[in-house]
Amino acid sequence: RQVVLATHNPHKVEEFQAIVAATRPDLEVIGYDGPEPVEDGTTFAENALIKARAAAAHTGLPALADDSGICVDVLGGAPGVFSAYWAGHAKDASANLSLLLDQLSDIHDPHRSAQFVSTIALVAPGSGNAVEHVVEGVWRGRLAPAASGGGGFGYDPIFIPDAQPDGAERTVGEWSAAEKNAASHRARAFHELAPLLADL
Ligand code: ITT
Repeated sequence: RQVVLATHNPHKVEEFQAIVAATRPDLEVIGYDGPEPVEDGTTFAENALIKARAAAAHTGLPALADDSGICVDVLGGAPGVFSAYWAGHAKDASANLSLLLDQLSDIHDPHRSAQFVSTIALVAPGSGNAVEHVVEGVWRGRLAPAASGGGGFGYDPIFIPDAQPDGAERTVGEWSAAEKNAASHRARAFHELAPLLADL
């Protein structure tokens, strides 16, 4: 059974393919290269639904979309839905994380606590109304003082999860892909979604 993943971020495609293969090997996650809708929602859930609806309408296939970001406690949850564009319009990951570290260095916050959030929408077109579900996964941790590690993408080099595979204090940039895909916000959200995919 094919499911289209409504993203233009190749890292998300890789991660979804690994996560889905581990739990639902019967599902084939395929990429989406159709028109990109305007993501003008104010929440992860709204943006995930906008992307999934557009891909389901364009392909006629069940569509998944992930809207995600990093939410820093002392910043009241920012960057949140603005994570991809935090330092400007270019989706420049290293500029985004440098700006976030600069902002934290101006604030006294010994905890530097933060969380990654992944919200996944499933839109399955049917003969009547489309079936829609939205689920969320949260991964708690804190921000490192500086970037380290070349793995993952986005803010991974500055995020230190609370629960570490070997008890060391490593950023997700220093984790293997397999370690990340077993623990991440995206894996947690997919775990919530899995029972809802039973009928696909
Ligand atoms: P699509 O909208 O096409 O899916 P995108 O990357 O623009 O791609 P979002 O709008 O959901 O997706 O933005 C998510 C941003 O949040 C992403 O660009 C990263 O900066 C950050 N982010 C989300 N998940 C992450 C992860 O697992 N590791 C590091 N950063 C992550």
